[in-house]
Amino acid sequence: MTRTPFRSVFISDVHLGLADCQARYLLGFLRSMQCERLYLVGDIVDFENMAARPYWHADHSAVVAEILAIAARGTKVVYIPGNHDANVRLFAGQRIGGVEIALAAVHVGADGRRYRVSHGDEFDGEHDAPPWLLRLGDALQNVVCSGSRRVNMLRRRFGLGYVPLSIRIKQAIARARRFIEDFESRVAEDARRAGFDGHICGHIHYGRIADRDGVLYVNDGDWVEHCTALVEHADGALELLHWTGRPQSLALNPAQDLPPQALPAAA
Ligand SMILES: [Mn+2]
Repeated sequence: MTRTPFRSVFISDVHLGLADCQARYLLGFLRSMQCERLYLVGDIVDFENMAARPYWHADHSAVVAEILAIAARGTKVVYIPGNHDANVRLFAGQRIGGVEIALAAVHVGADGRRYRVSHGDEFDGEHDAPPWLLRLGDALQNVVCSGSRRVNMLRRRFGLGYVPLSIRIKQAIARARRFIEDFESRVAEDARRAGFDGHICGHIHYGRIADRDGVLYVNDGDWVEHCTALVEHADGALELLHWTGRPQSLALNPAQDLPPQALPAAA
């Protein structure tokens, strides 16, 4: 089988140890590609959930084995822990099983662009998003729909007016949008202040490549719901892939035309 070559691959929010982890799909993706650098951008193992509801599956072991095999084949693998695997931060600076553990990293693209890479939980606002807010799409609608009936039943009982379902859905979606928008702004502003061309993160389970006034906000998504990975092509172009057994492009940010002297020396 020929593997699709990428310069770099970024994945996060895998949540091994959580029943909803899409480990099968991730295995398919990992086995379909080869890359020079693999960044694990946090929440790879969900120790937080495992402490509360112990769970593990053979596929989760297979993902760990595959990552170690990728490292053994010579790919530079960098593991940047997130909030659900925060205990791994204790090992920052160490190399375990060929995997470098770091709190954050600087990635220099093939086109010379410099990105800060971190999980992103350091950009949480004062108010954490309620967990259901992180699960957009159908899940959101289901929660709102089934909740709406009960809520309206209660409201009737207390003599309050009926709130139409459509308004409740719109309010929930507006809240989710605002949460994502605020998070992206904080990340992009921080990258701008620190002089980076962009920031690559995960955490909010919403894959995206967005140019925010010349600074790239990049989120590699998750493997609980969306099954997305961020890949860097040989020329430095970044692409967000949706994996459903074969890659499907969600977004593409072309490489930047920089004068040749700006190109970094080959690592
Ligand atoms: Mn997280």
